[in-house]
Amino acid sequence: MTLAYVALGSNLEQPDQQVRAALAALGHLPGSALLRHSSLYRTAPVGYADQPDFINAVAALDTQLSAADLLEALFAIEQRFGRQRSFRNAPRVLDLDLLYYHGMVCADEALTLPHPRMRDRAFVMVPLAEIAPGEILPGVGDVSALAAALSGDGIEKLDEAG
Ligand code: PH2
Ligand code: MG
Ligand code: MG
Repeated sequence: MTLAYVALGSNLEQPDQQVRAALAALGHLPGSALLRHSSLYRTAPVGYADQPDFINAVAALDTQLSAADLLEALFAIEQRFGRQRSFRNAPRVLDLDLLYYHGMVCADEALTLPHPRMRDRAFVMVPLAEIAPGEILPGVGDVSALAAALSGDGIEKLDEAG
């Protein structure tokens, strides 16, 4: 079994419901278990600003799937949730990004690991630090320290009812 971290994001069609439903879907992936997940966070859009706020979270999976098969399974969940691809950083019903797959470092056409932009994004690093405090990830660095440095960047933790 292999530890993987997956980032979840949504800013269309009741994003909090989308993220909660996607967490459940991750728990049903073949040969995989959802180990834990972060709180949900409301986050200001990064990259393309003229769109609604996002709901973001990060999940830890234990999986028998290869990185390539896991990536394909994540795309299949996005499709099932009605993801449309228009332009880069466009609003979306569901985005599932494979952040990290047990120490794997690669940069090929289909997959770059760890995720190339994760260390600069509060909406990834702050929820990740909630479920992996003190971890030093190869190719990323000290998760808690990076999250602390970014924590002011337009991100708000939602309460349980949120
Ligand atoms: N995803 C992006 C681009 N910008 N901003 C926020 N706040 N949350 C996201 O998930 C996000 C984003 C590209 O995937
Ligand atoms: Mg993304
Ligand atoms: Mg994506």
